[in-house]
Amino acid sequence: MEKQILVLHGPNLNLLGSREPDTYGRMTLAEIDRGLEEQAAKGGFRIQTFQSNHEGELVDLIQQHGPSSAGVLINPAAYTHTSVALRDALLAVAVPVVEVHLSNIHTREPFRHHSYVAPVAVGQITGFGPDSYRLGLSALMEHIHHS
Ligand code: CA2
Repeated sequence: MEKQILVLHGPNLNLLGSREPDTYGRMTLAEIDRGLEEQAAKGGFRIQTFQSNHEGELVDLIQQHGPSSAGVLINPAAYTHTSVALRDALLAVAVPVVEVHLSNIHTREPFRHHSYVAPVAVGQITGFGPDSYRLGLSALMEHIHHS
């Protein structure tokens, strides 16, 4: 049976493609998800994608779908920099996590330089626009294959 990867997008990412194109690009979230779905299928995985503007809902989704997944690809958006709850949920689910960001969080405002998620992730890909998701999924699939 195909293995599943859980893809999570944090707050405000539903606005992708409609505002702040200079920072976040012109692709919509639906377009990003479609690309990930095709990429995952080629690698022998299926994906389940969710976007939420609510911290507790993201925790619920990790608890609900994490245990049946082989890995989690997550752009925690602003919760990257604030959420111990999200980090604890990812740690508790005990499957490999890859953190991705469209923008390079390390070249932006100092408050974006710290990630609560990074220490519980296999790795972080940041700054490649929508390609961050593609690179992140590729890294996660490789990691799962080899572990
Ligand atoms: O670069 C990223 O992917 C971020 O995770 C995006 C977050 C930001 O808080 C992180 O520091 C870095 C913000 C997502 C907001 O998304 C929007 C998309 C279009 C228009 C407005 C906001």
